[in-house]
Amino acid sequence: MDKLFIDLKEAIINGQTQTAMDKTKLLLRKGVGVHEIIKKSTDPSFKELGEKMQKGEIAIPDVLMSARAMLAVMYVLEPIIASYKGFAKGIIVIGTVAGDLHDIGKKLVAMLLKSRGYTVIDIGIDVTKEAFVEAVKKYKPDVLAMSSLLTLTLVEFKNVMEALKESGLRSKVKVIVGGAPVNVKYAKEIGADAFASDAFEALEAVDDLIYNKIGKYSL
Ligand code: B12
Repeated sequence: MDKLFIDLKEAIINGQTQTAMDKTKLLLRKGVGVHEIIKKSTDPSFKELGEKMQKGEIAIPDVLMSARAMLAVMYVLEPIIASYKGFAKGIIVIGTVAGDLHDIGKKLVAMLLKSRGYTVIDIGIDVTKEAFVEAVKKYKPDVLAMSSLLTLTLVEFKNVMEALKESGLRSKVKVIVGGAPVNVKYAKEIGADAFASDAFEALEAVDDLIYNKIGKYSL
């Protein structure tokens, strides 16, 4: 059985979607629970990928393949997870700010959050402050996640924060920001609740925000 957990972990890391799905189904058929699969295969694969990514040992397209394999595993687990009371981890609305068309990093963050059990509503790229506010009203997310890859569009974070305040929604939603030019100082300055520099950190940070933990990514 232990080998099956390792096989699944390796399949995710190597981005082998079909193998990952097959191994997951096999584990379920053997009576293994979802939490055990996540604990022994999915989580360790995230951890290992995060370490490889930080050391620059893995290229982004490979990470995207791994993320896709992880999503496929979650697709198999989804109906079972849905039947678990209290397992739904929370709702995240994510978007790239107005003027910015970069979406690879945002998609990666969204995919990893989804594969960790979050409901993620991706509202796309070039999202205006009005559209962010509308999305918060409509979906009532636990966390609003904003991405900006351009220095020029960083100011949009501030604009959205002000728009949230003006519409009385700021206290109802936690805000996390990220993207290559973003740093802790700027995130603090605009009054965000958390900042994370990559998709793996984002997972930890969002967990902290939702479970009201003052983790290392909280501001
Ligand atoms: C691919 C790319 C493009 C593609 C985007 C395709 C797409 N579908 O996204 C295209 C060709 C369209 C493009 C266009 C432009 N680009 Co460009 N682009 C890049 C490039 C090479 C890679 C970005 C990327 O996808 N990285 C991979 C992902 C996985 O990493 P990431 O985005 O950083 O995301 C990670 C973290 O930042 C974080 N993260 C991201 N979002 C979020 C959100 C949250 C909430 C959290 C917690 C974390 C988080 O987690 C992610 C995963 O770990 C970068 C250079 C670089 N190395 O970053 C330039 C870069 C971002 N681009 C740049 C520029 C200048 C432009 C253009 C203005 C070029 C031009 N003259 O037209 C246009 C702007 C268009 C626009 N209005 O947006 C500059 C920006 C400089 C700056 N600081 O302002 C860069 C840095 C290149 C450079 N060195 O000059 N670009």
